[in-house]
Amino acid sequence: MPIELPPLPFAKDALEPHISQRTVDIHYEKHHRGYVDKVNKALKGKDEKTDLESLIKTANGDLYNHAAQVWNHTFYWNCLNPLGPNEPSQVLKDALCAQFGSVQKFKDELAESAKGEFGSGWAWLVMDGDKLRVTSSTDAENPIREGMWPLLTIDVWEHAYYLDYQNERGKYVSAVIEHLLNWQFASSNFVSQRKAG
Ligand code: MN3
Repeated sequence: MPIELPPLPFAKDALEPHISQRTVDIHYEKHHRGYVDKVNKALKGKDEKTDLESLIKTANGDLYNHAAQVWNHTFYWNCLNPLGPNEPSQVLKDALCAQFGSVQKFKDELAESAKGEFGSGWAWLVMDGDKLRVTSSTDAENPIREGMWPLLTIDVWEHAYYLDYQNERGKYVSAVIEHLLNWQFASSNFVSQRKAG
């Protein structure tokens, strides 16, 4: 079974003015779709497991990179929601306050992580065992490979923001954190992961 490109969970102009329709269009249609095509090309004729989580845990080289990028982008789109509640659910809020001191301190740490990642990569809020943690990863790397489970991510590859913010990654990161984070998605990831873990 080939990997399929999941539909975007919002209209391409839904993130404006923070992320333009043009950025979403190119990011989804060229980058995300490109990773899907590359995974399927690499899998052709091979007797490999085709679910992305297995590939992220066990594949190496280009197949790992492309599979992780498919997963990361699908997850990233779900982490963005301009119309949702602008704060975490009470249960996630309590956990963030316990771990980071306050929701604002968590946001500051996520922003620092996103801005500080050298080159292309991702900033993450993850469950590491029963602890919340902010972490960043380089290129395609996905925390699932390290045994952690993502709750939120921000894509900090230049293609995610360059058309809208040029070199000002910090402005893009702040706009995402203040206006676009899908707290409903993060909260439901938190609840299901706590049940699983
Ligand atoms: Mn990207």
